[in-house]
Amino acid sequence: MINVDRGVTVFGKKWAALAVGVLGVTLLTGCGGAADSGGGGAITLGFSQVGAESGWRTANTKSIQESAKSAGIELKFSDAQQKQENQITAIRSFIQQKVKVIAFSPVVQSGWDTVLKEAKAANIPVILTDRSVDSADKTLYKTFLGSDFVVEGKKAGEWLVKESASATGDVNVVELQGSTGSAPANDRKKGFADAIAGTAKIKVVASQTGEFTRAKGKEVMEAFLKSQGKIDVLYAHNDDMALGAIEAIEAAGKKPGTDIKIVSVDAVRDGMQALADGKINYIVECNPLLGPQLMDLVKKVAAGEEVPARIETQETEFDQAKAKEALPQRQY
Ligand code: GYE
Repeated sequence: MINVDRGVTVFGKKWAALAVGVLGVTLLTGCGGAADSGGGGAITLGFSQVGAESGWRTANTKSIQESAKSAGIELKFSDAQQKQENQITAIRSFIQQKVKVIAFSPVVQSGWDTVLKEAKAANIPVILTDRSVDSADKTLYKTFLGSDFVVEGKKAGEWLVKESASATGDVNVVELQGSTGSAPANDRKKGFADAIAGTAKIKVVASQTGEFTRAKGKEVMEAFLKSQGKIDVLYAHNDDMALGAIEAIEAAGKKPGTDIKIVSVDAVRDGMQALADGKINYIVECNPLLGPQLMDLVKKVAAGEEVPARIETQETEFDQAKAKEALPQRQY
């Protein structure tokens, strides 16, 4: 792993060096530069990641790095530390370096048209992974690989509607939203709201961002516990925020999973453990292992092949019993 400027990390460098060594200078002169893989050398992929905010993200990064390696793709990896401006800088640097393909997981949904147009003008295909953008011009990217976050929010809401069937009074819900403006925060909020809309007794009494992190989830839950008279349920847009909130609930002398029911999204190992331990009640899965599918798509778009405009990830849901069963085989 070699770090170059702006936190860009180059993987598969050895592989590229080997390819150049074997193919000799003809490859370089014939194709107009080492970054151009048109002549059969390693495909160069510029990938801009959101950050390292959650267990999901760590598993996603690992999946992308490992599958690039085994696919023989030279990965230039850049961590945006949750900032859109860093992602735009990374994408521009990938364009300058003439990578073969650009992939990224957009921190927020809006504000991508300009940089996507720059990539298009440079003839570099773009793949969206994990999160989508709201650009009206769908020709600015080749495909979007990732989950349907509205469906995830809906599953969480449907669980709560069933769970509350016998409740006679109000069911007061507090919501920990993901990062403001991100597709999973927008869509998980919407899907949940749609699912509970017909059940008047379920009331979202407070909703605030916990930025998808444990620390912020804990902090906001502490504030909720102080400001709200009665909290029956916590809906967290990811496991990490639920795990932070569990600490706040316990510190307030309450039992998570019993006094306050918890439903979250992701199903990472620590979340599944808390579910198996009875501290979380239900988790909607969101699969972070997108690397192998992404590398297949990279190879296809690099070869100029057509790919489907939308590829959805297969996902399931876990209750406490299913979590106990699945935990020993959980990879992340
Ligand atoms: O749920 C959360 C992460 O975009 C699906 O981002 C991803 C979300 C995931 O920080 O844990």
